[in-house]
Amino acid sequence: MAESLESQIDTVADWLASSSSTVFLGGAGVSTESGIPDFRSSEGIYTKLREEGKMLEPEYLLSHDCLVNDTDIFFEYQRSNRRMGNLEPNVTHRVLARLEDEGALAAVITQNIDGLHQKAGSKTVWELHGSQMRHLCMGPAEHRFSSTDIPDEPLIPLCPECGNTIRPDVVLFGEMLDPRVTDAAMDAVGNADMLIVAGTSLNVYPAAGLLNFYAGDRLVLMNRDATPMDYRADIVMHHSLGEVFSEIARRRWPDDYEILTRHDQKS
Ligand code: CNA
Repeated sequence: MAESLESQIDTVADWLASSSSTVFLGGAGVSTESGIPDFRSSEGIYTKLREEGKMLEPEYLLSHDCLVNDTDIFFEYQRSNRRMGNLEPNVTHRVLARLEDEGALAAVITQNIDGLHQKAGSKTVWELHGSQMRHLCMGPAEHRFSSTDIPDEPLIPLCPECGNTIRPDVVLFGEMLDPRVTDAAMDAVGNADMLIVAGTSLNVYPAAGLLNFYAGDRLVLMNRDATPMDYRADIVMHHSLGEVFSEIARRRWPDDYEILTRHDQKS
């Protein structure tokens, strides 16, 4: 008989208490409960664009091809994305930050570009795909800016220092990941005695390939929809992360449960 959610969460809480180098690998599903849609689930960006009759796939909007060949469309999408900066971390981000603070979490590896882990207080965050919160100009000096420095007009932001286009510091589809970040992520996973993989459809490589570096026997996969890697996990939970992390918080910090679970928006 399948294990109940309650007993799975008990096991995860116990493992968190007895592991010495837990690593969290997350994706867009970590931030849906902060109000940022993911790509592929029923409420994701894919589905929305298709319903609106737009044949542009989100991967294209976040691609090097789009930046170069459909620059207006690229920056139109960027402008709408900047609202991410006003959003708040949810219980999952907050629990992870607290676990790290207590020495119970070695690193967060994220495919997200929203900066919400850092906003929640996480320190060791490997951003595989960069961050929408940082921008840089495309001139040789690569002048750097925060997303809050980027005005809505003109549509294509220009560097005040050198006049070149300013782009987000995000690894666009068709661009190389930063090897320093991927190496650090591989090291973290390779040294982990517990790995939590959450809120990711595990469709995007090389992020999904990081699972191959894990050699332990505490692989926990938490995702609302099934993933191609479910068969490899020691525990699989097809539930909302907000629900699961609230229950982890309740078990680990009963006195702070209300604070940790406050103000959550639902996706
Ligand atoms: P994805 O392919 O959209 O998959 C997300 C997964 O999360 C889906 O399988 C959902 O079932 C699951 N999910 C959604 N909400 C929840 C929830 N509340 N609880 C549990 N599971 C949930 O996204 P991936 O991260 O796998 O794909 C990687 C892409 C998406 C990366 O390149 C990201 O940069 C990109 N992305 C990032 C953001 C962001 O920064 N917040 C948002 C949208 C897309």
